[in-house]
Amino acid sequence: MFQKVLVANRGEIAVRILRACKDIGLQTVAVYSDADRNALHVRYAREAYNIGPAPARDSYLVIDKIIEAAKKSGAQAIHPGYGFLAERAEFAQACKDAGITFIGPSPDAITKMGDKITARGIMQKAGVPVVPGTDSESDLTDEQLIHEANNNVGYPLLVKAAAGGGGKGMRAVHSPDDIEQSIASARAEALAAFGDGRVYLEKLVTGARHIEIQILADTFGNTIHLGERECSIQRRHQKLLEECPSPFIGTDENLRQQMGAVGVKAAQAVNYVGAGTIEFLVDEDKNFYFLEMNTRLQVEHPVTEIVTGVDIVREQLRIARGKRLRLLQDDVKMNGWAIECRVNAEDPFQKFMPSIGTISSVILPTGPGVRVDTAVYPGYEITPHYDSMISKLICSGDTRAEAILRMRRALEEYRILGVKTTIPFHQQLLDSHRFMAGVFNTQFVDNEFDISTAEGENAEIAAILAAVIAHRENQAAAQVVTKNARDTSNWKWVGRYERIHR
Ligand code: MV4
Repeated sequence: MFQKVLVANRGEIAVRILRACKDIGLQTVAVYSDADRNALHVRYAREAYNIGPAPARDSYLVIDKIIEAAKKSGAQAIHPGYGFLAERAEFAQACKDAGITFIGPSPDAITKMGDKITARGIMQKAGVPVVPGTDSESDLTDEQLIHEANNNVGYPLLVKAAAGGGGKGMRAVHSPDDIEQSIASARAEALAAFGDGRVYLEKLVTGARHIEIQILADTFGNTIHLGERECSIQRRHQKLLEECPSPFIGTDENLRQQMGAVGVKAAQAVNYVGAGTIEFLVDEDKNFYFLEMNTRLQVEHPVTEIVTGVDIVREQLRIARGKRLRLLQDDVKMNGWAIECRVNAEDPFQKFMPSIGTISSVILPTGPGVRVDTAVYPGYEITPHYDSMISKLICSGDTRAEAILRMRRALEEYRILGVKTTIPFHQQLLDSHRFMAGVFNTQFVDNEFDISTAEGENAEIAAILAAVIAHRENQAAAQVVTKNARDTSNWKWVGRYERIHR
């Protein structure tokens, strides 16, 4: 059983994993590029190994150097964090070959879920609902795809890349006139991005939400879910805010239980071990469909940790050490509400353009119900080499209204000098009626939310949320807000806040 863990990542997630290691008495090793010499993860780990010069984006992808650092340091296990290394089967395999424990699923599970056509086939066989589309597990020719589109799938449909994810190599097609061209351009884009031009077809589901199920599985055959996360607040496939539970599922325990059970079934279909996430598309009628599985820890895992009280990274470590899950399905209880805002170095008033520079000064919010996962410090440089996340701000409370109020307070406390951030976006989003009512889907930010015209009557809205909390009996009042506000047909006819009181 390993005593020393190498964390093959940087930034807030490296720090998060180092903390989990220390919390159970494991020794820690960091790796870093020249650009990261002064980084927090390097200072927090007991030892650190330089693995190459800047520009460093790819230096963490150099498998050999990481294995070498593990051997030199005597680390018997490697945690990949999230990012590309975490879902590269070659890396999991290279660890295995070197006699090092990869803290994650088997290379086989990564490979199967990484190929969306294969995953779709496995899910269909396992009885997990997928969006109607092409059934064949094999690679269809253009002619076969066009035939399927016109005769079996129907329009509107989506052409999707087998190697896809994050919207790359995806084309919506609304008429048979466009199918040939759309297949060609999806293939070309997928080939350029992934070196794999295989595509498949699915019926287009409109107005859907993105809701995902957190899975934990040990090596003794115990697989459980930790409920759902709502991830529909995103812009161009970049998540901006996540919450647990989902306001759409709300008090529908039956739907929650059903989606959780299907999530468990999906993970079991590939003999999954470790922490993973099943992504679902959920339509307005509450039909849900398997989208893909993320075979790694996710950025938004903290909201689940807060609501379930389970330290997901600690469970990952325990599972990899050959221990049993500390809780079974009946022990999982969801308490309260948590929301995560991704604070990025981007200018929300300039189409979220990256904001490069040095964070000269930073004051992080704290206090009851506030958690900040970050690796920044005064003097931290935001470069184009790494992603633009500054921190994850996670706020929680007994109800959604309380979590929102706390988030408003924390965003106000937050001070960053030197770069533009997405904080103003989050403030306006939290003030919007649609967000407060919990009535939004994956199109909301891209198509219906405009930061430059968003109204922000902070004081009034805060007072209303406070009133909701004051009047609530357990969660009842907050649920009434959500329930009544879901009917948006008469929004033009009532006063802005009237509908919240009704
Ligand atoms: C879909 C869909 C509608 N219908 N599939 C986008 C990324 C990829 N992971 C799957 N995606 C979608 N697949 C069908 N059949 C809509 C999306 C989608 C989406 C999904 C999750 C989160 C945000 C999204 C934004 C736009 C489109």
